[in-house]
Amino acid sequence: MTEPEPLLPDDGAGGERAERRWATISVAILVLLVALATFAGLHLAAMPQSRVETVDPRRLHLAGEFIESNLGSAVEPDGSGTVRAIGQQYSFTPSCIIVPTGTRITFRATSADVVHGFLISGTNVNLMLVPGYVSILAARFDEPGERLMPCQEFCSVGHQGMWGRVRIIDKRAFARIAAAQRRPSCVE
Ligand SMILES: [Cu+2]
Repeated sequence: MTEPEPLLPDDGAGGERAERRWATISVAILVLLVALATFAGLHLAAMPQSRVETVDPRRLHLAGEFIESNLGSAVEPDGSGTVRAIGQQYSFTPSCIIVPTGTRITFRATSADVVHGFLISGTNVNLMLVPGYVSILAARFDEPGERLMPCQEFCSVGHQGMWGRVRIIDKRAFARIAAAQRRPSCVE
């Protein structure tokens, strides 16, 4: 242990030294905080969300989950439903989605080209389809009926023509369709 410095030394030089030291420490703390804020900001901006699913947008049609024959509605072993869809300039595949009432539905969708929107009117289903990422959202529909599904992200000149439909039908009627078709949709 060294002798503590007197607060007010006789010649004044020790006081000046202490002041300079504390000035240096406070500037160092400021620099450290700015560095931490900068790192956190850049790091968060550069990293995707921790539980994100990615997919190669150039190979969607060739293999994997989003191959055309796997798009549409699927019935899972636990009785819930999964709807897989793709947005591309300027349509959705499938362009008409069919889902049962009163069932938990997980939407899994992505884009084959640019950013599109996936919105089911009158519901809280509203996703952004970003190429390279799988957008996932669970929903449940209690009222049967037909809903519009417009692309709500401007995606270039054909954007205003990019519409899909969602047909919500009775659970039992859906079960009959699902028994006959592997990936039901209402595309005619
Ligand atoms: Cu679009």
